[in-house]
Amino acid sequence: SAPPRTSPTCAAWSRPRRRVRVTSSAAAGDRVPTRTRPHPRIRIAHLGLGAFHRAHQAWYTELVQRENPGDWGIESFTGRSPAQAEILAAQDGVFTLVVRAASGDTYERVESIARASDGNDTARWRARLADPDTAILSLTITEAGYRRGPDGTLNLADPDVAADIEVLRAAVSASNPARDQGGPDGRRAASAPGCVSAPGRIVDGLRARRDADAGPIAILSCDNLADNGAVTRAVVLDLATRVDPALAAWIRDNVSFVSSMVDRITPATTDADRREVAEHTGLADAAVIVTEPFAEWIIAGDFPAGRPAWEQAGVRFVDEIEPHERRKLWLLNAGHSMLAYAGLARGHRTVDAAFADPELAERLETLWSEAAEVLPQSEHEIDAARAALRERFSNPRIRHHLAQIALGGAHKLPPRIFDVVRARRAAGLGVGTSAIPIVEEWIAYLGQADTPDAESAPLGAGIEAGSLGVEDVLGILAPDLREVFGLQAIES
Ligand code: CS2
Repeated sequence: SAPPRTSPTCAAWSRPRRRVRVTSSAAAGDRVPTRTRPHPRIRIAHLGLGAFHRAHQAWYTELVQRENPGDWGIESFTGRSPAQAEILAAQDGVFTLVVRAASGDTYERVESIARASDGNDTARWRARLADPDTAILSLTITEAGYRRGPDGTLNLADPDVAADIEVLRAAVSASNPARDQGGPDGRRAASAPGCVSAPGRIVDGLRARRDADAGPIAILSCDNLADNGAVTRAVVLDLATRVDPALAAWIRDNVSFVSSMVDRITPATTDADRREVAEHTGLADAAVIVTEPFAEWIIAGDFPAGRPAWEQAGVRFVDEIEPHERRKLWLLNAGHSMLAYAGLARGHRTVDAAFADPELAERLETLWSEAAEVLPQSEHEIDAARAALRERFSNPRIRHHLAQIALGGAHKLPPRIFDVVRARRAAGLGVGTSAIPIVEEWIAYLGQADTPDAESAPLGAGIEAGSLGVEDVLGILAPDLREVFGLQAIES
């Protein structure tokens, strides 16, 4: 098969890279992927061992390690799916990345994950964060994983957050010998379970780091949220303040919250993908990940304990992240959400099928034009991004399911859709024609879905089941827009 086309934003693609050996004779895999280099020293902790992490941060770090082996290994912890750790650990963290271009597939061995661990293993998690070698904690925990309420602050009504506050209070008192030495509370706390929510786990890990005097660290958010570093900082500091104000002060002095814009379309792996890898490489790889050729990563912030030379792999370091993340959220992600809700309603199943529907393609261009009017980037940059997206969305071999994108709408619509409306209002422009239909289609989708959207449940009763009207949903998720949406609905 032909190599993937070069993406202008990913310098790494223009350099020759080592690939998995392809054995044409093997009909089915009979050996697992193995390392070609010694285990790298672990310098990065990651939370959220999903497909996106492996196609993106792990792959970028892999490219750096190929040039400079030995350093910047990742210990990746599962967030919600502990089974992933077992599957990957059985292969010593090594897996095959299928890079799926419209013209064919290439296979890459990724061995930057030095260790795959169960996020529920509290002792391991604490030990990793308390290790002075650990310089970075990176996150792919999804938009919902930050546990923010409708007003954007830590959601205290979320039962997991409430439970974590108790767990953390117990851990703090257990780790404070001056207060609780040998006392019955301390013993109970030592055997207490760990946190469930990501903010809880992060605060718990930072507490262990502070107690071990392991020094400063960077927390690097890789989720699709505007200013994700500031979002992380806000929820972490809020939680830490509630359990131990001195810990919050330590975090302010020692933790750098780094923002990043991440991009690579990574659909869920299927059995057919695993079979294909077995046939083409002879590997029985249970941890195959499939992704597109395009990749982009832009980072803003400080790394007080150092970082990999990711720029060697095409990563851009900038002072201002906002224009880049808005471009990505308002064009790619907003487009995805529109295609998901409108596409599912029209009987489509994948992004390329929805994009091939002329009516939806036209709506997508309108959505992009309405966002472009308020995007803080040059016309040239916006046009280039739109052209790339047309090509990426029409890749028929990626088979990116709309149902996968449709999940978590209550967390996805605010940064993708509502922020555009706010920017348009601030610029003195009308709401535009794109936003309201998407909200309506999302609500209709929720009402017809087999199961309520569990991620939306903590935000407000009724959202998750689609039983509320547009006005009610806006009243919860974007009260400032209720009136402008209402006016627009009357005008149109
Ligand atoms: C998608 C994203 O599922 C979704 O909501 O819009 O996962 C998207 O594929 C990535 O952000 C692409 O970088």
